[in-house]
Formats: sequence, structure tokens, C-alpha cells
Amino acid sequence: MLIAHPRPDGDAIGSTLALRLALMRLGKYPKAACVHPIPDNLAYLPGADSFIQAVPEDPDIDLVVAIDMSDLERTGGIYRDDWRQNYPLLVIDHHETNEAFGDVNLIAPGAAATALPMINVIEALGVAVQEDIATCLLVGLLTDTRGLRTETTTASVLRTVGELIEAGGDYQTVMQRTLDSVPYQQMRGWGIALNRLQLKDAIAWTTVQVSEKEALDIEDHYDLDLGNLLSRVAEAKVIAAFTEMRDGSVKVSMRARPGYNVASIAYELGGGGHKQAAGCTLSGPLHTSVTRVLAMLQNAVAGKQQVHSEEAVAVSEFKNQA
Ligand SMILES: [Mn+2]
Repeated sequence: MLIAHPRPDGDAIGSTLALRLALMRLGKYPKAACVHPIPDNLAYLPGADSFIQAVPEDPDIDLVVAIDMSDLERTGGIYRDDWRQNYPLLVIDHHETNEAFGDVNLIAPGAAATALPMINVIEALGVAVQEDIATCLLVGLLTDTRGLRTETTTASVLRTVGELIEAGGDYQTVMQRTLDSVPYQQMRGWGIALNRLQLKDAIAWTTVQVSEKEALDIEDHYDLDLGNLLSRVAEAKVIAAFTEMRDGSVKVSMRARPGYNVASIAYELGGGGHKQAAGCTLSGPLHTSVTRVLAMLQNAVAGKQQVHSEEAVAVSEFKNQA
């Protein structure tokens, strides 16, 4: 049983499907599960249609693998408590905040994507990392590095991308169908969000209301990816996108330029993530959440030095949500 986290991203889906394909080459019958549907821009991947959203009562499994998540809650309810006694739990991940919650933990803290430790796993299984498997791993690397532009994009990452392409990974398709593929409704959602964009004291932010999501048929579990969009505002050191949910809560996505840290803010608000990309969910209402978070972001920008010194302590405590 291979589990990808809720609101799945390219790394969770790509790494899960790569392992699924490798296990199938070994004559196994892996199941892949995720509580939310696979986003359209990942639906073309081999095996994307095999994901189940709920697990049957007697799942007929002998090993559980949690992929691209730093704690058990991030299975989104797929994992059941009684599995603990019956099946070993393997964790494959790259978050610095991983709680090592498995019986065996293969964690590459700070690596660009879970796809990187996953390459080692697949090679250790004796399966060649090529063709379909290479394409799935490329998806993980290219999405988690936002098209090879994050701080985690090292020379070694670029070499690995080159090797995956040489091994038959379909770079062009991944770029066209995943990274350069925004559903029309999502882009219209961006239009609403960008129309309301504000900038003050090197902080850029915007909001999206439930009524606006309803008009565009955008479900709550569907991530508009506003954090990554706003992170490109040149004048901003930090950004925040506030998305109202149908239960009245507010999902907050934050991004920071190198040298700034939004993870500590997310953590303080019950969420977590990485220094440059973090998030949390607040109880709402929208305007209260905005006021509260903006005050914290102002402090983070003004007290950059102070944030730095506290970072080492705080990082060990973060829970991942990014
Ligand atoms: Mn990841």
C-alpha cells in the first residue's frame, strides 16, 4: 500500500507511481492511495488512474509505504491505527521536519524532492530507472524545484535530471503537461486573486473568497497554487495567499525569498513547512486571518536577524504542511 498525501503534488504522485512501477516489474501488486483526486496536470502519468481514494476493510496488503510526508496525519486518514501491529511501515521523504514515524525511515532531509531518495530505493530493488519510471521521477524533481529554480536545485540535481532524460524520461511532456499546464478555471481564479493583489513593506498578499471559488467550480481540495504565483512579485520579500474554505476556515500559503523564513510563522499558527514555502489553516474569518498573519509577516521582515537565530531551534519542531 503506497500512500501519497492529501492535495497531492507532483512529487508525491510522481514518486509514488515510480515505486509502483518498480514493484510491478518485480511481480508485486502494489496499491496506490490518496484521499484526494489526482490533479489534471498529473493525470497522464502511467498508473495515475490506479489511485484509490478509500481503502477497503480488508485491504490484502503486507507493507505500507508513506511517501513525501513528515507525519502520519498527512496520510489524510488512509492509514488505519490497527495496521501498526499487522504491517511494517516504510517512510520515504525529504522534509527536514520528518518525525521518522515509520519502522524504517528513508529520509533525505533538505533534498530537492522525495524523488531523490526514491531513485536510491528503486536502484536498491534492482530495477532499472528508465522510461516511465524516469518520467515519474522527473515530475517529482521538476515540480518540487518549481522548474529547477529553488535553492535546493544543486549541480547534482541538474546532473540527476540529465541522467533521467538520458534514461528515457520524457522531459518535454512533463514540462508541457505538468509545469506549463494551468486549467482554465484556475487561471481565472488567478485573475481574481491578482486583481486584488496588494503590496506593502515588501509583503505581497491577496485573498480568494468561497463565493469566487463557487463561481468557478473550484473545490476546496483543489489548490490554486497562489503561493508559487505570488512568490514572483519582485518587490516582495515574503508573500501570503489567503483562500477561504467552505467551512469558514482560511488556508494560508506563504513564500519567502532566500534569507527570509515563513516556516516559523506557519509553525506558530499550527502549520509548518520549509523556510521558503510554508502554510497553515486558520479558523477564520478571512479578514481576521489576514490582519493576524500580516502582522507576523511584518515582524519577520523587520526582524530578519532575530528570525535567523531562532531558526535552528524551530526547524527541528516544524510539522510539514507545505
Ligand atoms: Mn516533496
